[in-house]
Amino acid sequence: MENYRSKEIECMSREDMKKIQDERLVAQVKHVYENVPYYRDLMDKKGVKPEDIKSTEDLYKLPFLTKDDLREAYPYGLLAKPLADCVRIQSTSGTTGKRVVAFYTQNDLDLWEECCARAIVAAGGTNEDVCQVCYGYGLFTGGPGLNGGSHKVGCLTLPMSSGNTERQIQFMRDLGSTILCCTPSYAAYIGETLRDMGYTPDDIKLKAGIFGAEPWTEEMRREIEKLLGIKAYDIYGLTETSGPGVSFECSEQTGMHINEDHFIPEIINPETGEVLPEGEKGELVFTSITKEAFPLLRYRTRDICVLSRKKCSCGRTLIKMTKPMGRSDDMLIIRGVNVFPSQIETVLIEKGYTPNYQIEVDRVNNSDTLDINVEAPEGTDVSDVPAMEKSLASAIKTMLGISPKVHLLPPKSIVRSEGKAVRVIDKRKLHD
Ligand code: DLL
Repeated sequence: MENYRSKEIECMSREDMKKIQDERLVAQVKHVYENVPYYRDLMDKKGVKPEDIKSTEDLYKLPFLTKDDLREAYPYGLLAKPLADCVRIQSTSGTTGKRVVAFYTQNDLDLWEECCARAIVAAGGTNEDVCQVCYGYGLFTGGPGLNGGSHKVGCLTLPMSSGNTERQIQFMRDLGSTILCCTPSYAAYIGETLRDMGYTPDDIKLKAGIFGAEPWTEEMRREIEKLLGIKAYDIYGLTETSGPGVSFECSEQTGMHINEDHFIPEIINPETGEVLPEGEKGELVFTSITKEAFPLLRYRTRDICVLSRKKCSCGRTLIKMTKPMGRSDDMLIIRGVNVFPSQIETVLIEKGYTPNYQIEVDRVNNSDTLDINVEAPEGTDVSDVPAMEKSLASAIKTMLGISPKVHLLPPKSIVRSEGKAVRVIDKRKLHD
């Protein structure tokens, strides 16, 4: 038996869904053109008027939006509603310069939470469930999104946020949590801690987990399922499109259904911007057709994946996306935090180091590690090294929000490259 939150939408015929998308797209383009001068300028430059967009077939005529646009327009430049109509902001984990601030009206929050509710119901959630949300709460969208979705489903919601793992397990046991929402790496860590505390999956009542916000493999899925005795479902989203719930997995566990009544997906060639046919691998682009305050049109996610309309055994007709298979930029996701190497470089230069560095990311016991090798300035006294490493690590933590291990190496010891410098060594096997 498959569970639906809104069967009429989730199983709608393609024809009816397209009608909804066409109508909403036309209205959304008009809304954006009239209220967002930044995007109006982009449309004017491309010679496109709202009247030129009559259906989803015309989508390709619209200009793309990128993270650079968001940065340039920060903080209010892409806002499409008066601030007085907005009730919330959320933001990406990246700091200085890279921060994306998304705005929500009350209606935006309701629709976002509905999308998350669909994911919870698809994972078997009902008002009989106890849903433990261990995504971070605060500016990050994970906690607030799944929290709202859980309320909509009527689950007893445990707003735990992340951390304090033994306490998580105690609550899980005392209150009989049946659904767990967190990053896959934290789920694995909870599973290991459960085992280390001497418990087995029989000592908890969990039946399902809703895990996303970072790449994870099928191997990791199997491991988490075994450790916790659950079925593990994937969920995808990004701050720019509201947060989690843009797409979610069903019982088939072969890709995530996109909530197409809210987001129109396209796959493009990241080099040329050309739209690719269904089934081809490329960069995922979203147009949000229901958001009021922060409605991004043709937003380039930089996530590489494939879309498929192959019939799904769950009965949903919503198009499916594969797990993201990589990125078309250099963004890393470390312990759930979005990290750009350029942020680390900025700190190094500010602190008087040369930009010769190497970032090493690995995954040990299902938890990400971040090591940064940096060259010490000429003439550094060896006895100063520990203090210098500590101070640099703390400056990088302030920038990124996560703690690295910094290793100062002798000057000129990092191999110089004759081509593109290899700044990042990612030893994690995150993609199948
Ligand atoms: O990570 C929103 C989210 C929260 C999704 C909780 C799922 C669960 P950002 O911090 O803006 O938002 O990061 C967005 O994370 O472009 C992807 O590269 C990556 N990402 C998100 N979900 C997945 C997933 C949230 N299921 C960026 N698999 C996106 C792989 C994911 N990567």
